Amino acid sequence: MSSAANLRPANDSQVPNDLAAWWLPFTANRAFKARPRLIAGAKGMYYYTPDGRAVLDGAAGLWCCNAGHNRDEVVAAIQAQAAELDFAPAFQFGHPKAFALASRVAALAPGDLDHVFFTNSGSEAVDTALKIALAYWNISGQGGRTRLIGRERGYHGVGFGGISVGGIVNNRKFFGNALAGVDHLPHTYNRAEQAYSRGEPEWGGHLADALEPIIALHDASTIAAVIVEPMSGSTGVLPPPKGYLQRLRQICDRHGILLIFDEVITGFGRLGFPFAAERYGVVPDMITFAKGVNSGAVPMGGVIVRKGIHDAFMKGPEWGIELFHGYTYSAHPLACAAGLAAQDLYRDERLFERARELEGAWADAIFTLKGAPNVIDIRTIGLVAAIELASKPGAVGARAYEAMERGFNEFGLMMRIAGDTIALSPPLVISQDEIGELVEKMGKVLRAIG
Ligand code: PXG
Repeated sequence: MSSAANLRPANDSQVPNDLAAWWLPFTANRAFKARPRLIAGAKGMYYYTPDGRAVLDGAAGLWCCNAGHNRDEVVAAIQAQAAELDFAPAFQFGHPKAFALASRVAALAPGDLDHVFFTNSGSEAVDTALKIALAYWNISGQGGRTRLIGRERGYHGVGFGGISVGGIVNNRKFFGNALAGVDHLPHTYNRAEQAYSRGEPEWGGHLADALEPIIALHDASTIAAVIVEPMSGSTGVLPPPKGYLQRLRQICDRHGILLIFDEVITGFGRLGFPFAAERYGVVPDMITFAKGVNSGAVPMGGVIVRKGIHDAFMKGPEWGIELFHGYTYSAHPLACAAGLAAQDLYRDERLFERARELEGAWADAIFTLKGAPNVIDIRTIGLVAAIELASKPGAVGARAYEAMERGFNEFGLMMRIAGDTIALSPPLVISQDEIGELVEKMGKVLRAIG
């Protein structure tokens, strides 16, 4: 690229609204650019297109805007922070709101999950948790514990650590061998046994026992950590079977293996509790979070770490760095300011409790879609629902794609899709009327696509 012929002058007069340059993530780019779905504004439960059409947000953006969109309090906090302190380094320095937000997040977590390491995304949170696990064993005289165990159909972001422990074939197969020394638990979905279950399925708790032969194969002394989403979100909403997470905790305890809950989706109220760990009465050794921490307003993620793990690092000379890891934008002031404002909203409006109180009505409403064309399963938990559609022969994903496209363009409803599963996860401020509106629109979409 250094030859003179390649040095084009900068072009300040690009065509406005040209869609060519941006390569969209996890998107069918050619279809998108042929028929763009543009979003220009948002308020509360709605998105607005550039021509002012309202679209009900059935997905909290991407599972993140738990307090609803453009809340005045969050907007004001970000504006004030930008004027007061744009950026402060987090390496060897700190700003007050980072400490305040860490305290707030730690206070929401159960047990002795007392320390918070900030990142800028869920993917970074996962890679950070995996690295802390490996480093913990390294400094604790058990450096042989290097293996990581994930689960089929797990999503842990797109870093090399995350795709290695993740269990989504398309997220892995194009990218080489990723991390070595990783094994996977079986996923927990079985339609024959679980179809149309509300909440935690009765069947499948025993699948946690599949960890035992994996441990027997590798030996516990080589295993650092197990990582699972308490509820798998991205692969189509797979609530944990009854007893499953508790059994996983028991087995990890028996073998001295760390347990990481990836709560990037389930954190901050999605399942009616601050964290799913509390819903299930299980204290993991680390919790990863992102998205809802500041209601999606500024990129942010992090890891909550148990006291014993954190304290194990606090050794050596006082002036010495304890963990060689971090990001330029860790605990960015704008993200922290948004986080404090969002946490205030969650507390003052009792939004986590609200999700718990709405869970039954939400499930009742969603289950009225049973019997709609092509629906083969419905799953609900917290303020989450999955509607699984039969795939068109030879075109897995095409039917749900049409639902997503026509939902947005014709019916004023935003949803997420995974294969032929539609995932719904509205902001936690959704009203009963808006639940009715969402389900009515969803029914129209299902009937329209046939
Ligand atoms: N862990 C979990 C459990 C997630 O759900 C990540 C890690 C990665 O977070 P970042 O911030 O790096 O994207 C996620 C992200 C979907 C969807 O449609 C889900 C996610 C992201 C985009 C779409 O289900 N989850």
